[in-house]
Amino acid sequence: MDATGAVGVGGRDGECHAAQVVGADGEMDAAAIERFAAAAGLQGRGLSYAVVSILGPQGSGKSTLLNHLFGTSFREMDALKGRHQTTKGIWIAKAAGIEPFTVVLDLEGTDGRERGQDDTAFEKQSALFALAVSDIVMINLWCHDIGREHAANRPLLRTVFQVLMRLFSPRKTTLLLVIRDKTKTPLEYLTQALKEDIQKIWDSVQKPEAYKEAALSDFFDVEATALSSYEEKEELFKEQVGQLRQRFYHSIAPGGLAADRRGVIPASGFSLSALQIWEVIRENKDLNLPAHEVMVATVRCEEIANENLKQFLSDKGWLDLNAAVESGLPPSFGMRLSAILDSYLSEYDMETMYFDEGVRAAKRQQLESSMLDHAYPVIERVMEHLHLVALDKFKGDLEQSLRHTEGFAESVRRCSQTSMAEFDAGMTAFFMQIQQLNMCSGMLQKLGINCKSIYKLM
Ligand SMILES: Nc1nc2c(ncn2[C@@H]2O[C@H](COP(=O)(O)OP(=O)(O)OP(=O)(O)O)[C@@H](O)[C@H]2O)c(=O)[nH]1
Ligand SMILES: [Mg+2]
Repeated sequence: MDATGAVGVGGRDGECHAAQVVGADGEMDAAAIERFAAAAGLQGRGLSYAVVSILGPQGSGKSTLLNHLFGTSFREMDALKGRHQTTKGIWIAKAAGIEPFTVVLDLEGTDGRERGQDDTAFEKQSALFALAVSDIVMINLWCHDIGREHAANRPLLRTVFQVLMRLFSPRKTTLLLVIRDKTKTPLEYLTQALKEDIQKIWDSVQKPEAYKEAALSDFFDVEATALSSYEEKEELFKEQVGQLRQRFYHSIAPGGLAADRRGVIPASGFSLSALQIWEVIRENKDLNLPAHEVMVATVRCEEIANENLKQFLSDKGWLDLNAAVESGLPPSFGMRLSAILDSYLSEYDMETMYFDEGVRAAKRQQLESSMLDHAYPVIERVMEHLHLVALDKFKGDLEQSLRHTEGFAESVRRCSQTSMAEFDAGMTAFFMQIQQLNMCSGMLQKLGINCKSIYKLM
């Protein structure tokens, strides 16, 4: 970072390279997003992350701005080689040195043409994607375009508002208007003119019945900032970018730039969510975000449950317990089994913490049930041992008591009582050990044992 607070071009503090996630052909590279999320350490962030994207005309300095603002290394146009389109598709990177974790998306520039109903145009698809996944969408605008009837930003803003209508129950997004090549006109005047412009565009966009009365502010928090020209006044540009960067620190905290966000997908579901959203957009379907959230929760909770089940089955403690049961009754069997099962359920609880409550509870039950299916034969072996021990004791006691001249019937009655008491004590000890697991009733049900009779023993 230089003296102005701006981070230099090219991700110099070496955090994570930019990766292309949507190619020029419009296909999303799922593996690339997953690699990015793993390499950058996104997965473990829970809800503590922000997503920022940028929309704007081709060649308007979007990638240059992102690189200075976030220390990323998106490809920029080479000023000496003339103007041509540089960013194709969608690229992703992690902002360097910003808390919370901030995902930055660099999007292909718009060409400024009106597109009418052609929703298949990449421009509309990428704008919809940006709105669906981002907490903050930056809109890059040329200062000299503000107030001009045929300026490039009008079709862009119209596109943003049109695609918004295809989001069923959209999340609230911060629209940060970034005015480039700022003139001497004060920011307040520029902002005022822009906001009026935006309001007009919003009013003119056709809205479905459900959104007829909706206000712009229902969907967006509109903010504006202006930057001097990077080409003409580089030092000033860097200073202003340094100030703008400050606004991205703690962006999701109360009062922050993205404080009003809703319906956040937990970070471990980000890759899956982005992929699904892109597919729906490419199929030209409407996006039902609440249903999407449940879908992501279902897939992720299931994956997490399966992973925990797999780890349980190869857990050393569990394998030792299995082996020990073959040759007798392992000490503290119930306690050890409880501890193992409990650790995987706790792990599942931790990893699914931020997903839909109903979904995670249902998948937890499935995990519990699958683990019990595996534990069941082992518990049966334990019960067999307890039976055998009780039977041996019964036989030994009976032989002894018959030697001591007791009547046969009386001996059998007394010996079976003490053996049964021992068996009961063994069972009670076992179930006491697993009781704190909260799985006791589920386990007993699987074993076909009537809970009441066991609790009577305890
Ligand atoms: N006038 C002006 N030019 C700039 C500014 N920032 C960058 N440029 C120049 O604009 C050209 C395009 O820069 P990029 O950052 O690649 O622009 P882009 O919007 O990402 O371009 P595409 O990805 O092709 O849409 C480069 O020659 C930059 O040097 C600026 O603030 N003002
Ligand atoms: Mg670019």
